[in-house]
Amino acid sequence: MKKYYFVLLAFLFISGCGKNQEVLNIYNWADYVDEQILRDFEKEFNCKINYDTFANNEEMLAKLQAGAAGYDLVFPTGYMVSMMIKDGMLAELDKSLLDNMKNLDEKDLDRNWDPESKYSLPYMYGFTAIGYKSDKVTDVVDSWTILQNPKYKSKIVLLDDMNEVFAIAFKILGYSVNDTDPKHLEEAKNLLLEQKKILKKYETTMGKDMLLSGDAYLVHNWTGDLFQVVDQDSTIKIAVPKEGTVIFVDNTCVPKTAQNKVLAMKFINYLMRPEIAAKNVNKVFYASPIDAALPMISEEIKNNPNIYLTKEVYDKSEALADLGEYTAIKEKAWSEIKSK
Ligand code: SPD
Repeated sequence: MKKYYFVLLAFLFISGCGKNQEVLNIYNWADYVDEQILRDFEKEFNCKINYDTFANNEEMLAKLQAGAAGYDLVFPTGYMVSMMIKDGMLAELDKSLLDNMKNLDEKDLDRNWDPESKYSLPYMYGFTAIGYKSDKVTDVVDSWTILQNPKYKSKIVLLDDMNEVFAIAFKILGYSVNDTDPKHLEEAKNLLLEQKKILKKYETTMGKDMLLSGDAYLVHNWTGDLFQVVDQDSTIKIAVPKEGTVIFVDNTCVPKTAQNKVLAMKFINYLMRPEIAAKNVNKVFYASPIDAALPMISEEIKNNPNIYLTKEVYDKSEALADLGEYTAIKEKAWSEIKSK
């Protein structure tokens, strides 16, 4: 009898907890968090996390613009934060709930996309590079032009990401990745149409796996994602093209339509704990703006110039900018390329 009483009590306790449990809906890039962090947060804050992923900023924006109202936390890149602020899509962050902001260095705050850090805080940063199979690619990989080499026909994968792909063409042509001259855009479009003849596909999330399986020999991707497969195949190498590359900062933001803004703040605050930030870096291989995490990050990672950016790469690289109305012109050229 005692046993049944105990089982009943346990059932009431569990179902009661379930009812009171808050839900946090996160929309982030794929392969961009240590899942254990999510489980630990659920335990500590007695909540449930629903986790959804996107492949590029534009996909995330389109989904939110189409009315997806369920997300409490999103992770846009700097230029996209600027676009979302202009569109009135982001809620102001409640700094009274963010005491771990003290762990952020001043240089990481008040960036040009959000001058007073009202709507966004930096999550992680990194840059784009080329991952390649050194046993299959017989040429030196030190320039974006390797992606135009017909010798590697159908073994090349580029990110499914408009700005990142145009950046390759602009860098080869000697222009800024944020160029807004329609004549240059036409040149870049033609270069990319020509390149498409030897392209296997535009693919973001699976690009690194295609490198691992040998379906691709040259993969344009962000370095953290590439590092996620380097450990599994010593023939995979990473090269940063000499023309320079795209550097990025992804940010934590709360959409205005979020249902659970307070829990979102608690999660942002949690991500800024040094031990949590370090756990994340050790798992996903992107750099963290939380300097206090550094002692807990493996030596191999923090001394790796393809994860923690060197001044040399930084100086010749650029962050993507919000191009304002020109974005629509670029999008038209991108859809022409995609549809060919
Ligand atoms: N797998 C996580 C990748 C995050 C990349 N974000 C950067 C976007 C810059 N255009």
